[in-house]
Amino acid sequence: MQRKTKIKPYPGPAGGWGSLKSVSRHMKKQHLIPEAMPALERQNKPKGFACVSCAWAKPHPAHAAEFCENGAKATFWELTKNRTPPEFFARHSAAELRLWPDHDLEQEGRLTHPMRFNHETDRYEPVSWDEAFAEIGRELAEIRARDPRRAVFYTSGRASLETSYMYQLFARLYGNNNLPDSSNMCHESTSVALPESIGVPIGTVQLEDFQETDTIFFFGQNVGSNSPRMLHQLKDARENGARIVTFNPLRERGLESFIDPQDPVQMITRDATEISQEYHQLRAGGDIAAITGLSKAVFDLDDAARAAGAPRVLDTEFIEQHTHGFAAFEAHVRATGWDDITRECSLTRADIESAARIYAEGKSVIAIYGMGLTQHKRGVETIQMLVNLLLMRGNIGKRGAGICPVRGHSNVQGQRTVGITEKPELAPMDKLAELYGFTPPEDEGHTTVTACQAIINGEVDAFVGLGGNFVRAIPERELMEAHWPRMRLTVQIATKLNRSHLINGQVAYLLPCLGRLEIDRQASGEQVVTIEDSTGKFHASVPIREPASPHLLSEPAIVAGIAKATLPANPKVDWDGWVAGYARIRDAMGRTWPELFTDFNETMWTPGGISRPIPARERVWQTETGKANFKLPSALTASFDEGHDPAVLRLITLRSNDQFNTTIYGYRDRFRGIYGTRMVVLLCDEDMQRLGVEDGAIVSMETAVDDGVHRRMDGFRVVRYGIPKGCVGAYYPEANALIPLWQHAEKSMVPAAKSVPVRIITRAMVEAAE
Ligand SMILES: Nc1nc2c(c(=O)[nH]1)N[C@H]1C(S)=C(S)[C@@H](COP(=O)(O)OP(=O)(O)OC[C@H]3O[C@@H](n4cnc5c(=O)[nH]c(N)nc54)[C@H](O)[C@@H]3O)O[C@H]1N2
Ligand SMILES: Nc1nc2c(c(=O)[nH]1)N[C@H]1C(S)=C(S)[C@@H](COP(=O)(O)OP(=O)(O)OC[C@H]3O[C@@H](n4cnc5c(=O)[nH]c(N)nc54)[C@H](O)[C@@H]3O)O[C@H]1N2
Ligand SMILES: [Mo]
Repeated sequence: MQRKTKIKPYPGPAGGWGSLKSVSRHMKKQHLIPEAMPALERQNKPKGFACVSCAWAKPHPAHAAEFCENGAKATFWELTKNRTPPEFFARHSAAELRLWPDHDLEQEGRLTHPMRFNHETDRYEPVSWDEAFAEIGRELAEIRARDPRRAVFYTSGRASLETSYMYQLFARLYGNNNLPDSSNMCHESTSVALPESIGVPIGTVQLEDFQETDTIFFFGQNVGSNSPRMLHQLKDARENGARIVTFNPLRERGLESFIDPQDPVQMITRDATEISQEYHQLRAGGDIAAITGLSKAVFDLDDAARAAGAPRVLDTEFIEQHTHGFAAFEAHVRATGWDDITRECSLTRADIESAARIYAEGKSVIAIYGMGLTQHKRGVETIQMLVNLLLMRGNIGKRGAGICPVRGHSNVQGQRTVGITEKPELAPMDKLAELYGFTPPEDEGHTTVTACQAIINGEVDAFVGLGGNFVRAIPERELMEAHWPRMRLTVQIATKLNRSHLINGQVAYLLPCLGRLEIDRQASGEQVVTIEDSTGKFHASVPIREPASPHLLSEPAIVAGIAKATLPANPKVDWDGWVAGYARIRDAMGRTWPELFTDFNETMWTPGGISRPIPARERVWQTETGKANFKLPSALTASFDEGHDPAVLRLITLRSNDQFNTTIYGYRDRFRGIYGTRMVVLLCDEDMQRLGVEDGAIVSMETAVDDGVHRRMDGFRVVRYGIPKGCVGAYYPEANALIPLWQHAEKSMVPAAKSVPVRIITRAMVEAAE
């Protein structure tokens, strides 16, 4: 399909009429007019379904429409009338489909039949579930007999708590902890940083805190596109007089202004709510420096207050009673010079001091962050710096204050809660051993990055993907696609066709499952599932639609089918009983974690969700020191040191407003004014002049590392954009081929997707070189 490329800045706010228009466009695109609206009414409501888009909290009482533009797109994308049946696969070979863009593959619609890949015809062919399970089980059992560590069990963050519980148990009964999940590319930096700092792996902020906060600091999270329902809380906070300060290299629309589509007055008057009062466009990877600067300015304010005999700016009582490591932190910050700080973050001292005054005036401050902090070499340390800043004024464990990581996938946090982790020490191994009568594996399992390395090294024989689009989401695309087919077995459990299904092991299956919105009938009747939102609340999710095809199985049924065919029978693991009624899986979860899931079959219906304990919220610090810890960063930059070559730029990989991860809904990044193409590179005026490139020119990008691998991509259209000097932007997943696998967060192994060192190659440069 020919699309017209258009670059035209968008003057409108987030939300507003633009968002209503977009919702209606996507409803039509999936041929859904009559049935879509009742579906949306049940989105994120008690007795309704939990949106399959982001993980943001589901308030009670809910808004009349508790969905956003992008949540609606996600719902329509799953409810689509389009189908990808066996006849489709008979018509198209894998070689042909590999040439299709991500958008076109998924736009074909829902998968309808279990399929087995035939390498001779280069096509998928339908197969029965029994045959599929039998062969997968046989293959997995053979690998297990040789070495159970040679199989990898990946999860994308959408599967329910019930499915995830079964899946982690299956991997451990199989004999490994190879349970990488999308979190390994996402908020794993949070899961490593926060336990060390404050003794919990999740955020401490709940929805009610937005009612009481007077100050919000936003770092590297694009609320307007990626968690738009949070705009309601931000708008409420603004109307209560709260101030918002943002640190982001790009001016993201949702962080600037918002019109609530549910507010008729605002819609008619078009009188948008201003979101950020201060907006600091720092350099990518500059957050450790910026937060060090903020802390330094807070010390200065405190010094001045002390000198004037005014009340202290530091919460000395809190620091004394509740924290550890303050003196070292203070010494470190005071010893760091302003020149180094401003050079690293490319903000001025005056800007930082202005933000610091707002911070110091705030009585209860919330700090919100996303991938702009987690996806860097020092992602973990950046988050810990942010916690340090909060601790200086006792902003954790206080109403209206706290740390708020915004999780990605709708149940990614919950999957970690029920044991999807490669780290054996984080799983309840003793309980699993006792309940299921086996010896759980003790070896550390694969993260996403180490799984990729092991696949490249030829150390993996089987990959099972419970959802997701692994090959597309990871770094190092070319090497990975080249090595992937050497695996003996690849199994993909999915709702829609994507590129990861077209690069296959010697034996390969594509197993279609029910989506969360689809009625799931089992022996005991219709089933519900549960998820955990970004604020640590568990919710039931009730399906609303007939399945896309009668041949689909639920995810629990598929996991059980594979497990039974692979493992010797174990009378203590009742796979069939669990599939017959998911309440029994929840009972098993309750036996495994009594503190979280006792009586879960009742509590899961709590409107607004049932809270899990968050001790740091009560100022109980489950850390090694028993206190909240000030942690020092090892350097002032969060990025890799790319040397001093001015031709090397930091590439930020970005999401558009028209995608969910590798799922591309369309080509309209309205807020950034980029339409009809995703192959763009955003550059600032100064860098364009310096490099001699013009707006609209087509350029290549090359990774600027010297490791023997040549990574280059062609065909990016230059877009003049308000991005800091030395930084460029391009879309994820298109640009992933440029990310070296070894450039990941040091402590969490999250790929460093927000500052990839690259060079821009123009035609003139190529000609000059020739
Ligand atoms: N509609 C929609 N919703 C989604 C998703 C989606 O793709 N589409 N994805 C889901 C998932 S899995 C996730 S993890 C979340 C992702 O949501 P976000 O956390 O918002 O992730 P990104 O859009 O990748 O980038 C976030 C922001 O970081 C900024 N940034 C980049 N580098 C830096 C830096 O060095 N410092 C600072 N301070 N900022 C920086 C970018 O300009 C961008 O605005 O959203 C979830 N929700
Ligand atoms: N360069 C760069 N790379 C990144 C990122 C970045 O910001 N920059 N972000 C990273 C992040 S934060 C994440 S979370 C990962 C995402 O990585 P993944 O989670 O692996 O990818 P998704 O695009 O979310 O997966 C989409 C596929 O999931 C399947 N699916 C959808 N719904 C269901 C369901 O209900 N059940 C099953 N079984 N399958 C389903 C569909 O087949 C769909 O094609 O990407 C990471 N990669
Ligand atoms: Mo994510």
